[in-house]
Amino acid sequence: MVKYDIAKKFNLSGEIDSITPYGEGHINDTFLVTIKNSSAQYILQRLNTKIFSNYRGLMDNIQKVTSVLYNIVQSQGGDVDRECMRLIPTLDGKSYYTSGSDCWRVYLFVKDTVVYQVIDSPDVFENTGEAFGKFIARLDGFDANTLCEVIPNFHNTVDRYNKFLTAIEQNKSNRAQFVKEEIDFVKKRADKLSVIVDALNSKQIPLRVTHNDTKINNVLIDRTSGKAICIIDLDTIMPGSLLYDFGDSIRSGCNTALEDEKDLSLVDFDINLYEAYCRGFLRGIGEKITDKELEMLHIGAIIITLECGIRFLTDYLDGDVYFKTQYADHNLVRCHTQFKLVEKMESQSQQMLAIARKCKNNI
Ligand code: ADP
Ligand code: GN1
Ligand code: MG
Repeated sequence: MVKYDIAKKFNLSGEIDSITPYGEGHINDTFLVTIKNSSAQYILQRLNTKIFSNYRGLMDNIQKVTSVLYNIVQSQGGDVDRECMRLIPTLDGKSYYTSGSDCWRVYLFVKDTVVYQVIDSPDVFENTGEAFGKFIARLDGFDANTLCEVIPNFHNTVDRYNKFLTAIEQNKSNRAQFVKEEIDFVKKRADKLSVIVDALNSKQIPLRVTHNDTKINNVLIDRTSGKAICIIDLDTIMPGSLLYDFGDSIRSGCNTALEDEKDLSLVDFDINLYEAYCRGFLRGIGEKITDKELEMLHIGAIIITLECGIRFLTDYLDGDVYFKTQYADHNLVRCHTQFKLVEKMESQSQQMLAIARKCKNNI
């Protein structure tokens, strides 16, 4: 079925004018839909059902979470069309449409916003931190058990490490011999990989409802005010740790270059941006963060960056079957930027901890 026919299955406000590819996500196929003689616009997405095989559970999670967020934004007098994701139902009232093995959904397009691939303003990053902090605080009362685990072990870094070892052994792409240094980089850090998983299992930190994919291009920034108004890409909302959510924004936002920058001399960890995000995040989450979580924020940033590098390297070894790639070594290039950031953060971890404490005290 062509996209046009798929889009017509949804309750759009008029006749479709155009459907064009949109955004820079690594997972789903995203399109902007415009309507004839109208300013209405929508986001049409084909979910990656190879990755999200439990798309029914995923859409059920999104429906639950978006309706809770809608009520909160409304009760706080916010603009529900811009500050929360609004699913558009199909003509027969469902939240998605399936055609063969494909699953499609439509959201209202949030207008007059930008997404950043690289952060160039501490203010914007502070606003982003505040939005993600608020997001977790708003979902604090939400029972994590009512959500399904969309991708089991998504941020279980121990499991990620085991999958990485399997990928080396299987060497499906016949590339393992060319990435010995990268493999050693990970193996040297193997004993640190379980720190968050252990803290969750021993209940030193709470299991919460978290976003799990908080990279900077998953938040819409108001074009005029620079405020982070809407958190998007809700596919991986499920029980998790706040440390990963905090960490993934740091991984993506404190990088002075793109995630796939080939010139590693341009890749650095910007500690001033770290401070800006910390300030915003801690203001947004308020009293909901525990002392132990606060003391582990920097660890969250290091571990998720390492995890992300491991995932890119694993996919490189597996033959590029998970992340969208544009050229042969794309996943390896991404892995290199992540490992460089890991080193940079490791060498500044004590400053990172001191910044988190200072920001908390200054709220
Ligand atoms: P992926 O899972 O592939 O990353 P996303 O849901 O993040 O897909 O969407 C990809 C991009 O599309 C986003 O980075 C953003 O630029 C844009 N986008 C997605 N949803 C909306 C929306 N409701 N309004 C405006 N832009 C959106
Ligand atoms: C993917 O969907 P997107 O592009 O926002 C991935 C994240 C990675 C990220 C790395 C479901 O995020 O986990 O951290 O790429 N999403 C999924 O850029 O695997
Ligand atoms: Mg995304």
